Amino acid sequence: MISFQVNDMTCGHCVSSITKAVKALDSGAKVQVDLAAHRVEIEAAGANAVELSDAIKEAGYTPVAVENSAVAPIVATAAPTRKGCCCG
Ligand SMILES: [Cu+2]
Repeated sequence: MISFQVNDMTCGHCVSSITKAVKALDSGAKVQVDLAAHRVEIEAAGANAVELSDAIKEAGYTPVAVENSAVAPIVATAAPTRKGCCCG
């Protein structure tokens, strides 16, 4: 289970945009959204946390990986040993 906090997800339209973006990336994924908490939980079938995060970003939102998921999360803002973006 991969969890994201998406604070700019504010209505049902956002929910469906994000759900669609995730399913477009990973058609077997299960997506659960708690709109009140701005929380998106994804049971991915193939995609990893970074890919899911990118898909949500491409849909126009700002996902923040949530640490307490069962699967060790890859936190995009603080990835330890991977090649990060060029501005580190
Ligand atoms: Cu909306």
